[in-house]
Amino acid sequence: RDGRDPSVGLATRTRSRTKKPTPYRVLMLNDDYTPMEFVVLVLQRFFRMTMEEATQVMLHVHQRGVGVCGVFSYEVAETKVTQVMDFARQNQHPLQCTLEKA
Ligand code: TYC
Repeated sequence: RDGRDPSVGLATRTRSRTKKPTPYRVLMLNDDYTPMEFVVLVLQRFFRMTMEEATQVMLHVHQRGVGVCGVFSYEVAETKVTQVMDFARQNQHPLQCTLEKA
């Protein structure tokens, strides 16, 4: 190994350089009409929270206006937002969900 071929030696790295995606927060927004139980159900169904976690996040959003459902890659975050909005619409609730760069 004389250092002239840049590919030689790279394979000996114990940690390869894996590019991590930019993280995005999925946010839940408060409104005056969506039932608390529905928000808890959404958090359990789409964000895999326990009833206790979901209740805590729902109450935070209810009191503060906005709360974090989770942090994901852009693709996953966008999918979650679409799933929540579709589910809320199907059930005729005005629940709003959005994403922002973490
Ligand atoms: N504010 C709603 C109510 O009083 C409950 C609610 C909580 C709605 C969180 C949306 O993201 C939300 N029924």
